[in-house]
Amino acid sequence: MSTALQMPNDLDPYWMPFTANRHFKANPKLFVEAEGMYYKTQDNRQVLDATAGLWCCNAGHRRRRIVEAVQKQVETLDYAPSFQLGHPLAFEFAAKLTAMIDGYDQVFFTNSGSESVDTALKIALAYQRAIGQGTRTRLIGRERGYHGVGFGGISVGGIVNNRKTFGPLLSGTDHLPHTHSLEHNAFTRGQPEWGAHLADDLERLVALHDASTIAAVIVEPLAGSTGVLVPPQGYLKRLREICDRHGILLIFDEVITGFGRLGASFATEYFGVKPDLFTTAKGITNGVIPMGAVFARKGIYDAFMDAPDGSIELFHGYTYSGHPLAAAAGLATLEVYREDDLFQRAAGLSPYFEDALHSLADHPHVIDVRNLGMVGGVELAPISGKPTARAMEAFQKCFDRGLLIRTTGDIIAVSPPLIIENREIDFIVDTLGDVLKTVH
Ligand code: PXG
Repeated sequence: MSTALQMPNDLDPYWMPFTANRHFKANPKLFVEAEGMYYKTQDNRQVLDATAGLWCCNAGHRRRRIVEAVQKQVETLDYAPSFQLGHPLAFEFAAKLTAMIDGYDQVFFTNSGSESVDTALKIALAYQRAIGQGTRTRLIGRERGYHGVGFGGISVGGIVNNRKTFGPLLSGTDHLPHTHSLEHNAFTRGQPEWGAHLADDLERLVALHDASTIAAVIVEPLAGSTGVLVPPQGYLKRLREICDRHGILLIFDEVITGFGRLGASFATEYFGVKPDLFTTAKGITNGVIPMGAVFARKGIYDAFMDAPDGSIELFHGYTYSGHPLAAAAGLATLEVYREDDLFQRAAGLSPYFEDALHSLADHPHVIDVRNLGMVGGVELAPISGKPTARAMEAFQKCFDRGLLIRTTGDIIAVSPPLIIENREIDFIVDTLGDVLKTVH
């Protein structure tokens, strides 16, 4: 491969997503290649990917089997219409996905996590109506929840900057409190003991709005984007019980937790709590081709199937639902996960990962370390009057030393590909540890 790597002449036309555009364009960071655990930058430096891209490349980069499957597919069938027509791989992939977990008989294909969330919310509303519960239109999310950037997702999401600029959002939403508490749970390894009672707030919302107005509750089983918020022991089970008591559907947003991140296929398997619907994206194709899928529990689909014969049962879908290249990438991705036994591998790695991360506990500025599976969070005390500045400095310094981390607020998130080796975990923690000694 050529190492004569070029900068584009003009960075201005690309309005970059969730990016400080002016800062970036004054100080660009471009990746031009990737392999396994590493990116290569435009100035020919290796950077260890401690974030699996954006939480999506769970099997590491440029896996031959996936690359070849996509190449073969694009040479065979580049696109097929998704409405009233199909192609074999989408059906094959749906069957392989539903076989991964008991009790979920259908998947609905989307192209991203945001679309998966909007799809799940819409299925929940339509399902309630289909079973004669059409007054149930309210959607409950959670503070500090991230459910992508569609209007549904930001409405049930709980991040002020994602909401405040975009008008009144969806009407008829409400929010549970988040579960993060440094006071009670700082430096917990795995799931904290304190906080299951926070699920009881759903009873308060039921008392306020009446259950007959509530269609669904959506939560991330482990909240990634807002800083690795690990669910307290018993919390998700309690949410499930309250939902059951009141005929409310429970949706897990597994866009980050799906496909091995916690050391199990899905968080629902890891926690032993079964939502009615769960969303996925990212790791479904190892990030190679955009795709998402919403899994529906047995019976949800059936509730739609007594519509008159020949009529469309659900007025929803995307031009690219089940796209041939995505389905091919997804099938190959599942083979890689299975052949490398990556979910089991993640479970096996996580104690080492946990110990390594917690060795940062006594480093400067660290006010919490938390972890579950192959996700870690290191929370820093913010610089007074300059929130996010300390974590951004750590991000830049890690990058300069060949390590890619994610930051959100003053929290550092680490979520490496599941192929990582112990010595690479050491590199992450050693580099981060050194950097923490030098940041302001
Ligand atoms: N739900 C969850 C739980 C997510 O984490 C989405 C939905 C939206 O997915 P799309 O594919 O529409 O972006 C996400 C996305 C970060 C980070 O660093 C997290 C995401 C995306 C980008 C960055 O925390 N999560």
